[in-house]
Amino acid sequence: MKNKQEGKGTRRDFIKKSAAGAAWLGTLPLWEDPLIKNTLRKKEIHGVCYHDCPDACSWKVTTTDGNVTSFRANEEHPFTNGWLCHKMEDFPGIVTYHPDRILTPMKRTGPKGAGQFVPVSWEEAIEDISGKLKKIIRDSNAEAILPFSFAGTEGLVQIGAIPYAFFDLLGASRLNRSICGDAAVEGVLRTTGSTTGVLPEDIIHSRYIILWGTNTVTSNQHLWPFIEKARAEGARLVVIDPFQSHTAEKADWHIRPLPGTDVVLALSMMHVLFSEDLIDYSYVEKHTEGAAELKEYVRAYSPEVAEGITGIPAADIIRLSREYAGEKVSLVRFLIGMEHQANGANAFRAISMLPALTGAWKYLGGGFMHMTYELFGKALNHSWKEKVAEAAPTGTREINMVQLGRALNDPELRPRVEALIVFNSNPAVIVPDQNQVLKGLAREDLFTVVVDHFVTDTARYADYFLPATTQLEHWDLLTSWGQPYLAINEPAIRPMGESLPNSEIFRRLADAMGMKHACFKDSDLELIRSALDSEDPLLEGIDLAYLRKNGWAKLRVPEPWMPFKDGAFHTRSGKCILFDAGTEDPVPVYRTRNRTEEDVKNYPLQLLTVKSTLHFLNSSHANVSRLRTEEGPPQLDMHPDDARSRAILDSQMVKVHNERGEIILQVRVDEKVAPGVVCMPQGYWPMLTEGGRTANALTPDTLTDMGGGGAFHENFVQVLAAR
Ligand SMILES: Nc1nc2c(c(=O)[nH]1)N[C@H]1C(S)=C(S)[C@@H](COP(=O)(O)OP(=O)(O)OC[C@H]3O[C@@H](n4cnc5c(=O)[nH]c(N)nc54)[C@H](O)[C@@H]3O)O[C@H]1N2
Ligand SMILES: Nc1nc2c(c(=O)[nH]1)N[C@H]1C(S)=C(S)[C@@H](COP(=O)(O)OP(=O)(O)OC[C@H]3O[C@@H](n4cnc5c(=O)[nH]c(N)nc54)[C@H](O)[C@@H]3O)O[C@H]1N2
Ligand code: SF4
Ligand SMILES: [Mo]
Repeated sequence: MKNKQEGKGTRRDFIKKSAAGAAWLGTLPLWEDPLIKNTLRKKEIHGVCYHDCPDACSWKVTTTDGNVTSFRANEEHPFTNGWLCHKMEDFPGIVTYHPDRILTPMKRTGPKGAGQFVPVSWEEAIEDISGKLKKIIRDSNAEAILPFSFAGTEGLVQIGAIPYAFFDLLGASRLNRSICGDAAVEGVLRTTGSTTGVLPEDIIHSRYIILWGTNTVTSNQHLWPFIEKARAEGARLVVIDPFQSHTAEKADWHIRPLPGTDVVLALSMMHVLFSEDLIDYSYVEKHTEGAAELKEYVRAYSPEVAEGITGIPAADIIRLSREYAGEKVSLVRFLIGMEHQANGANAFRAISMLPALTGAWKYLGGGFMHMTYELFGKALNHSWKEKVAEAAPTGTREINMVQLGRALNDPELRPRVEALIVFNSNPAVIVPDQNQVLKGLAREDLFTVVVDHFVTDTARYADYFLPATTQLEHWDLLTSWGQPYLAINEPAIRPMGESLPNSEIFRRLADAMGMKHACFKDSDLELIRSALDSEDPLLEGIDLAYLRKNGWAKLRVPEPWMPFKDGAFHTRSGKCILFDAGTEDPVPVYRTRNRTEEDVKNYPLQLLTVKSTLHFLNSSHANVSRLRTEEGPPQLDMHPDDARSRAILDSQMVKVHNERGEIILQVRVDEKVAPGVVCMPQGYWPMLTEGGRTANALTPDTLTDMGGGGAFHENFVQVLAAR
C-alpha cells in the first residue's frame, strides 16, 4: 500500500509494511503483564471485528469471572452505529466458545486429508516443526519453505507482523498476497495514483450513486444505511452487475453487463460524454492529462459497438451516461468483486476516469469511493517493519498465492515446496483450482503446518495443527480498507485452552530456530505502541491511552474531505491520467477472449463464484451449523433459457463441470443471471458439502491483466441434470 510519503504500492504492501508485530509478552508469562491484568479488570473491554470486511466494526465486551457475559456492537462508533452483521452477532458462541474449536496443538496420525490427530504439547510441536524446517534449510534451501496466509484476521499484529518477520528473515519463499484487491488497486492507481476517494459517510451527499460490481447489502453492510439516507434525500441508485445480487434487487436501475466487459461499458460512457459535450472542460483542462488522446481512443466505442460486447442496449448506455453526467454530485462505488475478471484491473482503471471527466470531484460526495487503507498507511509508523526488511535477505523467490496448486505440484519448480505453513487462511477452499490444491496438500513429501481455530479442509491435511487465539483473547490494532476509523482490540479473556496468538507461536518457532533478531523480543503491545508512535497529523491526539479509553478514533482527516476537488492527484504529474503517454498500454484495454470453438462447445456458460453468502465471510463460519442452515445449501442461478435447452427443472440437482473439476448442487432457475451466465456462492466447506467439492473446484488459476490477482470468474463450465 501506499501512502504519499512512501510512494505507490498496493494493499498487500500496506499490510506488509504496516504490520507492526510483537511478542504477546516477549519473555514474560502471558498473563503477568500489568496492562493485561488491568484490562481484564475493566468493566467494558473494547474490541473490533477482525474479518476481511470493509466495515471493521467496533464492539464492547463484558466479562464475569473470566467469561464473556455480554458481547455487543459499539453504539458510539459512527460507522458501526450500534449493530454488528448477523454473522458476527454471536461471535463468542460461534468461534471462541464453539465446541469444535481446537485448543491444543495436534499431530497427524492418519493419512493426509483424513483429519486424524493426537494432542501434543507445545514443546513437542515446536521442537519437531523447527527441526523439520532446519533440515529442509540444510538439505535444500530456505526457499523450499512457503508461508501461506491472508487476511483471516486483519489486525496489524496478528495478520502477520511476527510471522512475516520469521519467514522473511529465514529467507523463505515470499508469498505474493494478491488474491484480493491488488488488481482493483493497480487499475485505480494507474488513473489517480490513489484509491482514497470519497469517504463512506459522505455518500449521503451523493445524488446519483452507481454501485459498480459490488454487493453492498451483503459485503459492506454498514455502508448501506448511508446509501438509504442519500436515497431519502432524492439520490438515485444504479447497480451494475451481471448478477442480480441482494443489492441489485434494491436498486432503482439494475444494469447487467456480460461478465468481464465493464471496461467497454466505461469506455462507451466516455464516448457519449465526449460526443454529447457532457464534459467539465475547465476541470479536465486543469486537472487531467491526455484528454484529447482519450477522446480519440473512445471514438471506437460507440454505444452500438459496446452493446455488441457488453450486452447492454445502446439506449441504456446513453441514458446512463446522460444521467451520470447530468447530476453534479455523482458517485461510483466499486470495491473488489469485479477485479476477478481477466480484464478486471483495466475495468477499474477506466471507471476511475469518469469523475474527472464530469468534474464530480468538485462536490462533496462526488467522485469514486474505493479504499481507505492509504490513510492508515500515512498515519502509522512503519519503522518496526522497515528494520526487519533491512535485515532480511533480498531477491528471494516469490510465489503467487493464486497459483498455490501449481506451486505445490510443479515438478520443475526448484527448489520444490517442501514445507507449507498456513495461517489466517483456508486455501483448500478459497484458492482457485481446488483439485490441484488438494492434490498438492496430499503430497506425502510436503510438511504442512496449519494454524487456525478449527480443523478446516486445509487443516485436515496438516502434519501439525496449532491452535490460534481468537479476537477475544489477543491484542491488536485494526485499520480498515473501507472506512477511516482506527480501533484497538483488547483481550477480554485469557486464551482458551492452550491456544496462542499467531505472534507468540512464531516467536517460539523463531527462538527454536535460533533466530536472534531483536524484533522477536517485542511484545504485541510494543508493536501496537510502535505503530502509533507517529507525528503524522492524521494521528494527532490518538495514542494507546486514548484508544483504550474510547476503543476507536477517526483519523484526523481534513474536513470536508474532498481529495481531488482541486486536482492534486497522487500521480507523477499531479493530474488524473486519461492517457498514459510513453507506456506500453497508454489506455485501458479490453482483451477479447481467445476461446477455441471446441472450448465454447464444451463449456458454453460463464460461471461467477461470488461472495453472496450473508452468513459466512469467505469460508469463515461456514462450519457453524446454525449459520449454514440459515444460509441454506449452495445453489446455482441459471436463466430459464439455459435450463430449458438442457431439460433442467427448477430445484433439480445439477452437475457443473469443466476440465478442472465438477460439483453437484441445486439449481435455481430464475432471471438473476442472463442467458450464458451462471452464478453460485463461494465459501462452503468441501467436507460439509455434497460431492465434497465447492466453487473453486471449477475456477482457473489464471491471473488478472494487472496486479497479479485471480481471474476466478474467467471460468467456463457446462451444466447437466444430475438426477
Ligand atoms: N457477507 C459477506 N461479506 C463479505 C465477504 C463474504 O464472503 N461474505 N467477503 C469480504 C471480502 S474478502 C471482500 S473482498 C468483499 C468483496 O465485496 P464485493 O466486491 O462487493 O463482493 P463480490 O461478491 O466479490 O463481488 C461483488 C459483485 O461483483 C459482481 N461481478 C462479478 N463479475 C463482474 C463483472 O465482470 N462486472 C460487474 N459489474 N460486476 C461483476 C458479482 O456478481 C458480485 O455481485 O466483501 C467482504 N464482505
Ligand atoms: N471463487 C472465489 N474464490 C475466492 C473469492 C471469490 O470471490 N470467488 N474471493 C477471494 C477473496 S476476495 C479473498 S479475500 C479470499 C479469502 O480467503 P481467506 O483469507 O483464506 O479467508 P477465509 O476463508 O475466511 O479464511 C480465513 C481463515 O483464517 C482463520 N483465522 C481467523 N483469525 C485467525 C487468527 O487470529 N489466527 C489464525 N491462525 N487464523 C485465523 C479463520 O478461522 C479461517 O479459517 O478468498 C478468495 N477466493
Ligand atoms: S464481518 Fe463486517 S459487518 Fe460483520 S461485524 Fe465484522 S466488520 Fe462488521
Ligand atoms: Mo477479499
